Amino acid sequence: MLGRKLVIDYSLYLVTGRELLPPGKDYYESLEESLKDGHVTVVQLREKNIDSGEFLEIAEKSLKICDKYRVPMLINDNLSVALALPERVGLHIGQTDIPVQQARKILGPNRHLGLSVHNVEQAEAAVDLDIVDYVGVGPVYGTKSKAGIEEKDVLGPRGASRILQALEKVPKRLPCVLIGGLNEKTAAGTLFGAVCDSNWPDGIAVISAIVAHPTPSVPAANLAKIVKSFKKAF
Ligand code: 3NM
Repeated sequence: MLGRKLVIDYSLYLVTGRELLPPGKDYYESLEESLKDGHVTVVQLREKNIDSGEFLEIAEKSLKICDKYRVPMLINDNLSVALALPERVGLHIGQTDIPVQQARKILGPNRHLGLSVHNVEQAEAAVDLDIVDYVGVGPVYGTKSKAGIEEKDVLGPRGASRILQALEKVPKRLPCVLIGGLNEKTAAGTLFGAVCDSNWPDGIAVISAIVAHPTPSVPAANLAKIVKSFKKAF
């Protein structure tokens, strides 16, 4: 693994989704409310339907809010937007986005890079490449927040734990967050259900559980509490 600077606590990983905001809720207000109490530990900006210019504008404003609360920020799947921002802003890519080796080459060694994995083969490939800083493992449950997820794709906690098993086969283990259908009802059972041998999730990533809530600080606090009690158990 290369020596990268940013250290991220993955405990409660908020992925943005402006289309899921409650009617009339302002995106920046929602982001600020989500971060203000210090429960969200990292934010990924996910924008699928806008051009890079608009994405960069949103990212620059969002970065000011993230900086105010000292929360690291990552950009989903837009290399040019990530590169236009300071090096402390990372990139998260999926399996069908730019190939991960190419992304690392362009980003250089110091920018944080995350990758989504959906099965054991993809997890093993990520481990073998040794160029990403963490992986997102999902979908643990069905979700309407990401297009194209079908019932056959759903891992369940046991499926996620098989992926975690693949991730622990490195001298320096690859951090991972679980994603997909996680909320205040499902998070605790999912975290404990996904533990395998000596490896366990570093946190949970959510969109709708926080973004779609009229008072996002409430689910943020509750989800952080769940992750904290899970981590205390080990
Ligand atoms: N990636 P929610 S699932 C963005 O499996 C994303 O890689 C997934 O949204 C994956 O918390 C997902 O509302 C959507 O279910 C997560």
